[in-house]
Amino acid sequence: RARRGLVVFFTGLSGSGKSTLARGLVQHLHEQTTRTVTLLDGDGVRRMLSAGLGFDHAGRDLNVRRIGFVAAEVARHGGIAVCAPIAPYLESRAAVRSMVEAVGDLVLVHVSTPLAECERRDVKGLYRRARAGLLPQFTGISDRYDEPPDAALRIDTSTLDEAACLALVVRHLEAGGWI
Ligand code: GGZ
Repeated sequence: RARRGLVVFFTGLSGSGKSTLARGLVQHLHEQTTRTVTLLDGDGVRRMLSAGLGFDHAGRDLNVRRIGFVAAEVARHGGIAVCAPIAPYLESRAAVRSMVEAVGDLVLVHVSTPLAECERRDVKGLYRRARAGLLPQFTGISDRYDEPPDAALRIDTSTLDEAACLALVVRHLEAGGWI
């Protein structure tokens, strides 16, 4: 019997650890399951699927809805989609949830690493530029991030190492019977 499709959707600030967790989860799924897995990471999506979209409210909302649409198509056919955009707005995430839940299951994971820690890491120097006023509408500094009240899991990567964070996700998926 074909399993129900699944979308694992990571949301959180820039530098919170979404991409690392998403890549780790995809690798785990490839190694430990026979299910087909599609990764829709922030960077890759913005290069192709959402090329040309900006970071204003409309651009982000459409970006996140496009990711949700593709993820729902994957789920419709019984696959697993792993998504990792910032997805800062409640209303965009609600749209994703309704698209996905029409055809499969959604596991929303809030990567809740505090802003201060993301800013301390500042892997790409974006927070420094945002603080200097050079990046308008930067999430957490000059644009909003709506905390998700409906996350199945909340993971703060400043309190646990990468393997432990990944184990939380994997255990949740195992407990729910998805893998
Ligand atoms: C937030 C921005 C911005 C602004 C460019 N605000 O750490 P990164 O670099 O690699 O991840 C961020 C990425 C966010 O793209 P998403 O498609 O995930 O965002 S959204 O879901 O809101 O559509 C960051 C970079 O793009 N970046 N400008 N103003 N992050």
